[in-house]
Amino acid sequence: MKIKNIDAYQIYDSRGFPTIEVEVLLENGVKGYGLVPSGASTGQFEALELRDEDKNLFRGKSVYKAILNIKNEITPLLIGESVFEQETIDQKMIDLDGTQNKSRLGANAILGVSMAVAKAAANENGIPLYEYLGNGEGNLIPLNEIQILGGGAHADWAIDIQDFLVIAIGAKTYEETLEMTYNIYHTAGEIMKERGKCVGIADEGGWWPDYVSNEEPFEVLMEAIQRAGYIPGKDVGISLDIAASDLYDGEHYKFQLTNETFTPKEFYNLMVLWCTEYPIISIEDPFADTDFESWKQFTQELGHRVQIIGDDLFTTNIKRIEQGIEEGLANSVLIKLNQIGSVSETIKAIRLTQKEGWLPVISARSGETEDAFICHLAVGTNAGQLKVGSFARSERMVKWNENLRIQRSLGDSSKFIGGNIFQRIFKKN
Ligand code: 2PG
Ligand code: MG
Repeated sequence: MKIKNIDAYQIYDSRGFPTIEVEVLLENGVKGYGLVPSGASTGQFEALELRDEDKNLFRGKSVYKAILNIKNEITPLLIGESVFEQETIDQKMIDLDGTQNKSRLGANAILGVSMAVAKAAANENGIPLYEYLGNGEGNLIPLNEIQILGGGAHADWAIDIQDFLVIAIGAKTYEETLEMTYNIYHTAGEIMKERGKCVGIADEGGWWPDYVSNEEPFEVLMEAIQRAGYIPGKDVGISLDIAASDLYDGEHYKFQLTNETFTPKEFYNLMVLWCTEYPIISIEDPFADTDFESWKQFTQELGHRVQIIGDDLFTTNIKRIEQGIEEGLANSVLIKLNQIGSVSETIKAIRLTQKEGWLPVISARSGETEDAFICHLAVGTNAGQLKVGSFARSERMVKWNENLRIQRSLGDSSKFIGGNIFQRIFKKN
């Protein structure tokens, strides 16, 4: 079935910032929509999100240029294309853009169209998106990585570490991961309020803390896990996103909260110490995206028992992932559609990660929409893990809920392996 028309317009994300929605219309009237997310702690190697940068228009954040690029350049290129040729369509847009980082047309423009094409194709076939994206091979309901406290760029630097999360590694079912997280999230909030340490809710729905050190969150997290009735390290693992590129000035790592400065070696030792003192099952971006030495050594030292995820390090970019695999920089890759800017490239990045025996973690952005595309991507590719922020706010909950719906639609063929996913990386080292 051919594409008849493409339309694009400005909508608003979970921070209220402008973003793009794309509608792809097929010749028989079937439609598909693409809603584009947006990051705050973006990596320097990400594809470019095109904003108008006009201070008098949405404080510089409107996306009208990207929308015009869809209308004036992408739409004429794609009218008449078969909606099922996802790779060809994505490649045509990449070629039309002509830059390395999609900066001419905007990765937000290209991704919006790419997602809308995939959805229109699934709709045209009358099948769920996960089935279309995974060629019918996806049935693994992902293990959730859920934020309890927010910090860094998502909470105006209330603490320097961006995400304190939990992973319900002991859960036997997907439903149980949600129940456990719910209990821990609310217990943590209760503890923080008792101590007068809760400011409110951060960008991704986790608690926005008022702390004097970056260690205090560990105390509340450990207490919350236990008070909620679970054993840290057995039922529930701690997961961190350090987002360390934001802390690095090219020579030193810095904590604003405590006014501390670390050499790369000192920061390395701190990361190892935390992974020794606390039941940390997963850590993301413990070092800056240029500090390869630290990444490599850390993976050698802890890769047999900690999931080490590259986010800003890889930016869902196949070349960077290949380099990371060659040099042994991590053992997992955070996967974000808008870091690379098209559905086909994202799926290629997932497949490469899996082929090499690493784990892909499908992730939302801090600026999200009411769309649940990433759940279908996670199940379709059997990725096994999903990170969406916290257990509050509908742009987050829509994802946790969508997994329940997908599980229901898969029926008996759905699978959940929970924390056993980590055996795939731990047994090898
Ligand atoms: C991250 C994401 C999501 P942002 O760093 O992993 O938590 O944040 O979308 O702001 O890059
Ligand atoms: Mg990150």
